[in-house]
Amino acid sequence: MKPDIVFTGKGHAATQATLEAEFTVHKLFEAKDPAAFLKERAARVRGIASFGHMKVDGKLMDQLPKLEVICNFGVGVDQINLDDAKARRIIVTNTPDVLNECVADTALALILNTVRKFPQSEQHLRAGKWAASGPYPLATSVGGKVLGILGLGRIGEAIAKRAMACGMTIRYHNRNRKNVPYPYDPDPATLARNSDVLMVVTPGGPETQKLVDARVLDAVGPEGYVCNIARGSVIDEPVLLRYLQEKKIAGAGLDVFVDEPNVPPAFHTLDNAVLFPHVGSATQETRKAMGDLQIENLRLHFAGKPVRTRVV
Ligand code: 8YV
Repeated sequence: MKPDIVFTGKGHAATQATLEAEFTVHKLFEAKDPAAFLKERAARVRGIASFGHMKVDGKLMDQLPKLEVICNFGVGVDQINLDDAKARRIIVTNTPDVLNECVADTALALILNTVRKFPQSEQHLRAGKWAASGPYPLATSVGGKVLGILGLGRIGEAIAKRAMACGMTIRYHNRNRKNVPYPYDPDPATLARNSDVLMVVTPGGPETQKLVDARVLDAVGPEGYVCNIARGSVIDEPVLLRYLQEKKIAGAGLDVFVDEPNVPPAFHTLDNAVLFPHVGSATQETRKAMGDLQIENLRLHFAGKPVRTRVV
């Protein structure tokens, strides 16, 4: 008997194909009437393979009384209510580490593109402006600048390594000070004030909601840049937009947004923002590695063994 699991979104195709071969899969994200869909399957579903943004909270968990395990595709589990899972003794897993290098590459690209304005300068060429009206205006150097990492975990460390190769120096803020060679700042605003580029790498979720607010953006200042590789929720998005429009900060590089894939159209017209469509981990190799870890966790659990990357 194959265990029954629910998919919460359309995700990495090869991973979903493997899961469909090994499990009896129920695609909640395609259900017209989710409540009826879950009720029909309540007695059988023992697992959730979580993909994308669909909320996995106590309400959903209670509709699946036989639920034992939620295995997420992704390191960030902010769409899953961990307290609700814990209270119901439901195991939650994620896909850490396998994506660190790829996400750090994206973060470095955000820094370089935002500060050096490479996408805007390319646009200048493509629009025929180089020949018609001359070279693209001078940008700002990355070397010699200070990168402030808000949330120095394993991804943050991989970003620090890359930024140092470009001649940047590193500072950081975490809730708890770490045993690392970088100077520590006691709060996000101080970190922003002491940095040229503030890189947001914290987890998402209620604890970091709008952690980067007007006060922190004031500390970034008109010469400073903000990059976000974490979650859109960590920055107060309407305030960020206004600060970019009013040039209260020099620029922003954003891979994540509050209501993905919907990016407020006002961002599209900004010359001082570089916008990526959440491509932090989006390579064939990394997505396969993330899927393999998600599959391994589900296999281990249903073989009666401990999962490999447990969050709660
Ligand atoms: C993925 C991510 O885009 O791992 C995460 O937390 O945000 C990204 O790697 C996402 O998980 C894919 O749905």
